[in-house]
Amino acid sequence: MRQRGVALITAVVLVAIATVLAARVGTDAAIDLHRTAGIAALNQGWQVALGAEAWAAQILNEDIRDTQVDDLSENWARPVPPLPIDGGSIEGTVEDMQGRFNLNNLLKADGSADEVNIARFRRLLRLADVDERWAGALADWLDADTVDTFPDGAEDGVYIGQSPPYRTANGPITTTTELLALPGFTLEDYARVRPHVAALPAGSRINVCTATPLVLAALVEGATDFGDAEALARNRQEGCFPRLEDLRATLDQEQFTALQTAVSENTNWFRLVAIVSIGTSQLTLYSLLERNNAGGVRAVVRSIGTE
Ligand SMILES: [Ca+2]
Ligand SMILES: [Ca+2]
Repeated sequence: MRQRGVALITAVVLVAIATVLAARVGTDAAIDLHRTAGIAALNQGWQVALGAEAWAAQILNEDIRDTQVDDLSENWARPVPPLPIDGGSIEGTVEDMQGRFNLNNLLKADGSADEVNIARFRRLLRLADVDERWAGALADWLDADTVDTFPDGAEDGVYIGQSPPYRTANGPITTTTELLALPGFTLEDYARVRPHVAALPAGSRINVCTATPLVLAALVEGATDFGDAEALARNRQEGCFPRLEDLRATLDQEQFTALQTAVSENTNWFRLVAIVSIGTSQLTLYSLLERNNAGGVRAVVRSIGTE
């Protein structure tokens, strides 16, 4: 009688273990299948995104043969609506990164503070409704030394006091998201300045044909007003607006001479944003593209998911 009881309990336990194992194997198999499908979709998406990048490079290469000017009426500036691909779709845009303020331009080529560009960035922050003291803090973040040399500056002393502690970059930035490393610079601040800033090699000029209204207005104190986003878009349907000549007409000679080395009507730095959707997976590729003056295009930085 006792032996039969033990046998029964053993049988019950074995069935329970078998059930758990079966359920586990079934779940693992489902997860594996899902994971494999996800990896396959991402691999395929990556290849498609690289294809889009090659296509963008070709359009930019063809563009340079047509005109010397780069403006928003040109082929590269037209967004590509969602196009069907195997199992999904792809869409993309090419942006002119020289229509934005290059944060690395807060320093001159010799590494010292560029006061004119710091003043421009202060104006840009003010126009974007963000505290202008971040201009000084960012200049300290970029410059090689660890001495607070700017009004509103901040060096290691401030960052080591953070939790967790970290140090200043003390070098050029490669992504505008580094603004978020400044203690107190919020996501709301970032959302306000994000469309107007870029992280390019220092020395790049601002293309007035594509510059955002805030970037244009920040160029010279109180002297340039070419309208809001709507007015600019209307005036840019046919080509470059404003032309450098328009700026010359608006400014006095001294102001224009000071501005001349900071602006252009053409661009070397673009960014492709390609969004690939396959099944339930989505991949966004950000490719920073450099076009040289002969029309050659190369991807300098690629990132997935975040810019
Ligand atoms: Ca062009
Ligand atoms: Ca520094």
